[in-house]
Amino acid sequence: MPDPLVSVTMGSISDLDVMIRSVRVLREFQIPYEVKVLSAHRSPDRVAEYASEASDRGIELFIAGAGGAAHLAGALAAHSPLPVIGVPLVASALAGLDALLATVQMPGGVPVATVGVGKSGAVNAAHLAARILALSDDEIDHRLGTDRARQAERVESQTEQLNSRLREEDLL
Ligand code: RP5
Repeated sequence: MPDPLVSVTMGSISDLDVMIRSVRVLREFQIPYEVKVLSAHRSPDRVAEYASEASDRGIELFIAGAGGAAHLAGALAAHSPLPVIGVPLVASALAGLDALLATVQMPGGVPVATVGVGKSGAVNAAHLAARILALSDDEIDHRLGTDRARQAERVESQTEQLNSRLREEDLL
């Protein structure tokens, strides 16, 4: 297995059911990754150590998912110059709005690229990581192109399904 390029982190193992979607996309695009549980609040020293050593180990960017008072992505950004993609997760009575605001509202100069809340956010975090890596990697760029073509084909086939359903009811 080649050295990891992308670090996928999450605040708790309870985030895995959603964050596994990031991992699946990275695997699909054959992007080497590592996966860790790190908590901005429960293991802050470890977060600082991990973030500050990551670029020396060849990591090129972070994906960080957390719910509630979601400070993991921001803490990684504070301790590393690498790009950080934050995934706000649903983990409290506030249904992800808390995590969205905590992740997205970073102070100027310490960016976290924040994707949508939950499952689609986890998928898009890995797609965004792939797009960033594709700027300097032709193979990932090619795989992304193939994926985009597949998505377009899926939409086309849905139009065909739609038309045949409408024909069945004599609506077309
Ligand atoms: C956050 O608190 C984690 O990212 C998780 O989404 C949430 C709840 O964590 P657990 O109490 O389930 O470990 O830090």
